[in-house]
Amino acid sequence: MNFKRFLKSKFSVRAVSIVLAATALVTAALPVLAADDYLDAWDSSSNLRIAGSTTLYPIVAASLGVTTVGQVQAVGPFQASAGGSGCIAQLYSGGSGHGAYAVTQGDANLGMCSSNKKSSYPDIRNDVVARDGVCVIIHDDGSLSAIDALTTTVIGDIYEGIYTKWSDINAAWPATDIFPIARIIGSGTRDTIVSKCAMNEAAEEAYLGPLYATAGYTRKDSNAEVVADVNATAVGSIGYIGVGYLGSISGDVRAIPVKANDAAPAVVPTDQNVTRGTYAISRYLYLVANGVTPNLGAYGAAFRDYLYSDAGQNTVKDQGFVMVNPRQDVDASSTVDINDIVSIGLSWNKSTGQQGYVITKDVNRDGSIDINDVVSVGLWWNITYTTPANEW
Ligand SMILES: [Ca+2]
Ligand SMILES: [Ca+2]
Repeated sequence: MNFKRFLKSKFSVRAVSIVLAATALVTAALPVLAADDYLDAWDSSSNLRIAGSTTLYPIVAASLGVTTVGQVQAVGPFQASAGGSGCIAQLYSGGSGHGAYAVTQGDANLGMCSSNKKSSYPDIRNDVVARDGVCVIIHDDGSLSAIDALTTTVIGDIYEGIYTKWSDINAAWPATDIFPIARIIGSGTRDTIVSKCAMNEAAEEAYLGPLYATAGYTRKDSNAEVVADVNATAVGSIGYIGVGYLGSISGDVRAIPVKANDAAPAVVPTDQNVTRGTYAISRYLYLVANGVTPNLGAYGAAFRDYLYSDAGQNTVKDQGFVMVNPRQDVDASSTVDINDIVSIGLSWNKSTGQQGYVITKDVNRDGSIDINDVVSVGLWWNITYTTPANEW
């Protein structure tokens, strides 16, 4: 099989991700990746090539107007913006490891990573373009209603096979089998479970390998597949997905509140809890670039800036993820408090186009500064957060 075509196939992207994450001997394990072999050569003066995380994929795809993996298009809101005029988009998924690898190889302008891949790829630089919370979902037909929360440690232990029935975790819970649905190795979402839930990767692989072989099952390539499979497989199955996919769960699937430890409160994944970090499996979503020999092309920096813009952050929210900085913090002080209300008051009742209208005070961006903006601030009252540093 032609290697270009091999790489474009779904199987190969999974295989590449597994290889990348499983071994440092990438070049030994893969055929040599000359730029022309990897994918069709591309012209960075007119094209913007991005590859990586399936979690970030919908944000970037919506911004670029791309509807199919690898599709070449030039019709998204980014292209309609001043910095994106004339840009042709090429977007590939394949997981966070794939994205980090692609930029270090010079095979993409930008990578999408849903975890910090710098320990494996020290040459990359991270810019945080969104926040996310990894949500733990279970298939519950009502018989598992007693399951009210899970600690991060227990979540990791489930994937290591330490608990195989729900009653193993809590004797008061039903003795229903737990079927753990996992993402492919190299997935940034899986990395987040490793780091935030102390999941031992080797133990997880040792447990899931035989289990999946027996069940005729495989690791999942994407958040969407996890949602579908938790719904489709047995009651008691469990999976993990980005908060942006919570809106797509239905039927007998529900998210479980998470506790940082036994003594901690059970916290639900909301925008507020993700932003202030009280939701224990919160994380950043990164747009990454090669820091050593940057190959941003004509559009890489402009696209990063676009994602930070009002329009770009609207897309982040529209796709179900969490903005980097909450608009409720009108004065950008890192705390939502009375000063933000005062700031709104100074432009009270001003509408778009009027003198005194300031868009940052129009918290809900509906064109007028009024009571609805104050109400929005109230929903985030007293929340303090940290703005991540950018690296390129
Ligand atoms: Ca403030
Ligand atoms: Ca408003």
